Amino acid sequence: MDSRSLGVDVDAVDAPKVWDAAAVTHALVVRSDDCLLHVPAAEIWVGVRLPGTEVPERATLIEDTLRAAGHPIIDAEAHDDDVLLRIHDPHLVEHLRTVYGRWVEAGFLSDPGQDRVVPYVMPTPGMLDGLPEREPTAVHAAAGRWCYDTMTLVGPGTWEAARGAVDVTLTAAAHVVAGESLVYALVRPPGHHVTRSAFGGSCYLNNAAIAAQALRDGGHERVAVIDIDAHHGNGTQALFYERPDILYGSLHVDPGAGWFPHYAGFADEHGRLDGIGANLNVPLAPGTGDDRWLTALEQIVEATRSHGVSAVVVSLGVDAAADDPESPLHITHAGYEMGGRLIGALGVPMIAVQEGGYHLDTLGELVLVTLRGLDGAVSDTG
Ligand code: SP5
Ligand code: ZN
Repeated sequence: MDSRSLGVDVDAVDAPKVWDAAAVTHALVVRSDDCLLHVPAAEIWVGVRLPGTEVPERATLIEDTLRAAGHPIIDAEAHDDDVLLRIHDPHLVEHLRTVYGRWVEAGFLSDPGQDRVVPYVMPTPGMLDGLPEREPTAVHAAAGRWCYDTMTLVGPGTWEAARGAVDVTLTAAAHVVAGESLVYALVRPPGHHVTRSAFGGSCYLNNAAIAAQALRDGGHERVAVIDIDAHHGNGTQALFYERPDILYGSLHVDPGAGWFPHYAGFADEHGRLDGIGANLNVPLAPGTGDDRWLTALEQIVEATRSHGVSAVVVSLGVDAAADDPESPLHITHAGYEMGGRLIGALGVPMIAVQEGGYHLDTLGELVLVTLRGLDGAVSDTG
């Protein structure tokens, strides 16, 4: 790849080397069987029941690819709820833990014959018009109390998988705090669309935000979340919007061009109160390819460098890829590897947390080359 054709200043990044397996370091991978327990079954989109795209096979395909490439892989260790309950409203967590059981208990599996928890009333600010948000008695009403879309259904293993992903994330964070330079949290379901008290976008608990908080708790005074998923991570942004200690930077398909999450991810969202200046969105037009994507990423990497962070969380979605059915950004494998190198050149410890990516034939390779990029730069500087 000719880096000059990328149109970005990549002088600080070493050119890709001739592949030499013996010289390559392999990021530690953390995984869990629990993450396979969530089966979305469907996404209800404009009232139509479509097949779910965030399937368990995603995780097994990524794991198989990374194992074959020589990455060391370990199982997650159980962690308590401390960080989880500082990131999310305890009511949201309790809702996710119990709502499917309530749904079954209320008989919804046979009448009306719905095998997943699906919301039908969401208490929007306009509906309440200042009234308190009450806890509804009916489970079919509670289904919309903590959820903001109809695509993020709760089934029998959803809680176990989402909570397992938190254990994977916290295990990865512990290894980074203990001195690893790059650890990959192979999680699903993903997390970056979840705010303090609302889930959606195929996400239930915000793994990347939990990773960032764990790095803060581990002694890093300033950290950044760099979100390369094709969609804006509205949840992570919202969680840290008033905080100067956790920079959020994202490049994503322009929500103003009609893409999820539609209501957040615009360029004029800079943070609030103490958090002003610690939020950076670079929305990209449909049809954006490697050149403009890498230019945007370089802008975010520069902002991260200026912020003086000592550790980074990468929200590693690979759904910006050319073949992905969920975005129009057309990023190539070479683009992902170069993106990894740009971020890796920061030379700080990193946790890469899996987010989206739905093209099953290329998913594993895309994660592999991104990790290779992240790790290449880390090992070159250290
Ligand atoms: C983590 C992540 O990548 N979440 C993104 C979820 C966005 N899903 C948006 C789905 C929009 C409608 N898809 C159906 C299109 C039918 N042609
Ligand atoms: Zn996405």
